[in-house]
Amino acid sequence: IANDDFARPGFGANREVKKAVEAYWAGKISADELTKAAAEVKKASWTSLKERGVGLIPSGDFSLYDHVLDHSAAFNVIPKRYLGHNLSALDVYFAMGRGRQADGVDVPASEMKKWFDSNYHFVVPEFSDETDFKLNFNKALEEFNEAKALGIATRPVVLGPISFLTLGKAAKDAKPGFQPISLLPKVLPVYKQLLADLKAAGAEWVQVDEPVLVLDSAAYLERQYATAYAELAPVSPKILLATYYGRLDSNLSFVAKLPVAGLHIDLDRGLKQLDEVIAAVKPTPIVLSLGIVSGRNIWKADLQAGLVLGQKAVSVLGLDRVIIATSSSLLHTPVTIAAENKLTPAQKDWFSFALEKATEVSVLAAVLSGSQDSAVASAVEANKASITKRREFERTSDDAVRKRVASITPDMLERKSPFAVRKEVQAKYLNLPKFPTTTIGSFPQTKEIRTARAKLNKKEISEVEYEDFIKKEVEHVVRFQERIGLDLLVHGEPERNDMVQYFGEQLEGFVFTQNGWVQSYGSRYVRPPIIVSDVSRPGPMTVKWSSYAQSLTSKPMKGMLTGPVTILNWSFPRADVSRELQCMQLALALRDEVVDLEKAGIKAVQVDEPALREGLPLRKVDWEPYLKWALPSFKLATAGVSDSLQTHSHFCYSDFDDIFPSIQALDADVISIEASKSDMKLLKTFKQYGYSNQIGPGVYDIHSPRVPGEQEIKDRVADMLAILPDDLLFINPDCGLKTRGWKETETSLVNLVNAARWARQTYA
Ligand code: THG
Ligand code: ZN
Repeated sequence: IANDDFARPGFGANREVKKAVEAYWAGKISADELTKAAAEVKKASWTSLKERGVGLIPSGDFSLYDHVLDHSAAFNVIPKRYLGHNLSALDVYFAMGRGRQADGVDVPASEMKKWFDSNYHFVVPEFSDETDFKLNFNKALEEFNEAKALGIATRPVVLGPISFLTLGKAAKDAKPGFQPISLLPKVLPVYKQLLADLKAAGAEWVQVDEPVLVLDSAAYLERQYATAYAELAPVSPKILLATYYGRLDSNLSFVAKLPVAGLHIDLDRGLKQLDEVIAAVKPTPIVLSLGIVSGRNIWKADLQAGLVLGQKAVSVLGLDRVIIATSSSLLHTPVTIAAENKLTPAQKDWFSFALEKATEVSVLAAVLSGSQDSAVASAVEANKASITKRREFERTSDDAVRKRVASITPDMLERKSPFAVRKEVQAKYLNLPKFPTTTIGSFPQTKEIRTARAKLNKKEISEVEYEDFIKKEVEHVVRFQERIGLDLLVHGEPERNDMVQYFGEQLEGFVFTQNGWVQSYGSRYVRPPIIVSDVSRPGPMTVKWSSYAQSLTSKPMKGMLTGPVTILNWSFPRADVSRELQCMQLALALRDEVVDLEKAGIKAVQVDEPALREGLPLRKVDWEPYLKWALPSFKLATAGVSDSLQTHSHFCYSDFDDIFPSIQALDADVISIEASKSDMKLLKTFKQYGYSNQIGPGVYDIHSPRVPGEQEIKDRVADMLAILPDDLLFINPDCGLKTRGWKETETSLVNLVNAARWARQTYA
C-alpha cells in the first residue's frame, strides 16, 4: 500500500514565498534571489513530507503566484497583450497575474476566478484559434529533477488537458462561438512531449489532475477524455488521474474505462461514491487512491473511521491496488499547527494542518499494510484519545441560541414593503444624486495601520492609543471622500484585519490561529477563523465605528458587514453540526447588528455575500438544499429594518449565469458586482433576466495596481448604460480598496467621480 499527499503548502510556514515575491515586485531582490527563496521553500516542503513518511511526494505543484497561471505560461497560452514589451519571461508571468503599469507598459491583469467551490482564485487562461501551444518550459520535469537532486523521489503533478481547456475561456478576439475544448487535438502533442520527457527522466508516476470530472459538465466530454488519455497513456509515466472536490457520479462509467494506471477520488466531499468506484475499478488494473484525509478542513482525521474506508477498498482490490491520500491538494489548509501558541493545548489537539495531515496519511497507510511499528500504534492510540475528547466538547451547546434558531418565522425573512416602494422611501431619505458614486467599503490598509495593530497585539500601545489612531484614519478617509466628491461614504475599515476574521473575533463560538495562512490569490493570504461551537453576538460589533464616521459628515455613511454565508464559507466550519445551523446562528447575530446600526442613525448598510456563489455545490442536484438555507440566512440578516434603510450587498465575481435567480431573491436594494474584467457579458445576463433592483457593476479592477483612465471609466459607464436603465445604476470600483496604495486609489477614484459627473450631464 502506498500513501501520498497532495501537498501544496508550498508557500512556506511563514509565507516565505509571499514575502519573496513581493520583495521582487518592489525591486528589493533579483529574479535569482526569488528563485533561490522558492527553492528553499520547496526543499523544506519535500523534506518534511519525507520525514513524515509520505511515500509519493508531489512536485511540479509549487507556484510563485498560481498553478493554473504556471501551466498557461508553460504551454505558451499567453495573450498577445503581454508580449512585445521587452519583459523577461518571469515579468510576463507576473503581468498576466496582476497587470503591469510601469516604464510605458500598461496592461491589465487577466481575469481571476474562484477555483471550484473554494476561496482560492486562479488566473483564467484565454484561448482562441490563434493559440500556439508549445512547451516554453517543463515545470513538472524541472521540479522533479530539483527534488531528485536533493535525493527525494517525487511524483510530478500536471493539470490535465481537459480541465486546462475547460477552465479557460474564449479570448476576446476569438471567433464567435469558439469553444476552448476544440483545441484538444492541438494541445495533446505538447502534453505528449511533457509526459515523455518525464518518463525519460525516470518518473514512475505522474499525477494528472482532472478536477472538472466532478462537475456535471464533464458528462459531455466523454469522447474527449477517451481520445486524450488513449493518446497520452502510451508515452507517459503511469498516470494517476486525480479527481477532487466532489463525486464522479455518472462520469464514473467512462472514467473507469480510461487507460490510466490509477484513479484518485475525494472521500471528503464524495464519501458516498466509494462503493460504486470500488466496483467500477475492480475488473480493471486501476490502482485506487482514496482521498480519506480532508484537504479542505482542519479537523484532526478520525483514523478509525478512515481505516474502515481503507479496509473496504483493500478487501476488494488488495493491498497493492490501494493508495491512501489526502482528499485534495492542501492548498486550502495552513501549513502546521505546530506554529500555534495562542490556542490552548486542548484546542490544538482538535486540529491537523497540512503537515499533520501528511502524518495521518502515512499512519493510515502503515496500519492498513499491517505495520507492527510501535510509533504507528501509539499514533493511532493518541488519535483515538483526541477524537474522544473532541466529541465530548462537541456535545456542549448554547441552548438560548439553539432555541432562537428553532423559532425563526417566515415573516422574519421579508422586508416590510416591496423594492419599488422602498426605492421611493430611500430616495427621499438618502437623497443621493443620479448615478450615485460609492466604494465597496475598505480603503488602503497601509503599513501604518498594520503596524499600529501589531503594536496593540504586542501591547506596545494601549487600547486607547490604538482607538485614537483608528479614529484619525477614519476621519482621513471621510475627509478624502468628501473632498473628491463621492456620494455614499464608507468609514474605510481601518480597524479590520480581514472582513471575516474581524467578525469572528467579536462573536462567540470561534477560535483563531496566529499563523494559519491560506493563499487567496497571488501573494494574498487569509487566516480563516475556525467555528468550534454555537455562534452568538455578545454586543454590537461595528456600530461604534459607523456612528463615529457618520458624526463627521452630513453625507450618508454606509455601514459595512459581512454576510452569514460568507462568514461561514471563509471560516473553517465545524463538522459536527450542519452548515445550515451554523449559518442561521450567524444570520441572527448579524440581524441584531443591522437593527442596531439603523437605531444608531445609519441610513445604508452593506452586507457582503461574495462567497454565496462559491458555496454553491458543484453538482446541480445539490443546489436546492444549499440555497434553501443560504438565501434565507441573508434575508434573515437584512430584513429586520424599516423600508428607509437601504441594504447593499457585494459579490466578488462575474459569473452570474448559474445563480441569477438567487441574487434576485436576496432582494437587496443595491448590489455591487465585479464586472470590470468580464467584458459586459455579465450585464447582459442581468438584463436578460430582468433584474429589478439597483446595481453597481465595478467600473475598474482593484485587484491590480493599474490606474484606470477617466476615458476608460466613461467608456465602461456608457457600455453599462447601453444595457441597464438609468435609474438603477450606481458607479463604484469592483471590490474593496484594501490592497491598494493611497496614490493609485486617489487617482482612480477622482477619475471615477469625474466619469459619474460626465454621465449625469450626458444622460440627463
Ligand atoms: N477575506 C477573506 N477571503 C477573501 C477576501 C477577504 N476571499 C476573496 C477576496 N477577499 C480575496 N481578497 C483578498 C484581499 C486582500 C487580502 C487577502 C484576500 C490581504 N491579505 C493580507 C496579505 O496577504 O498580505 C493579509 C491580511 C491580514 O493581515 O489579515 O490583503 O477579504 N477571508
Ligand atoms: Zn469584492
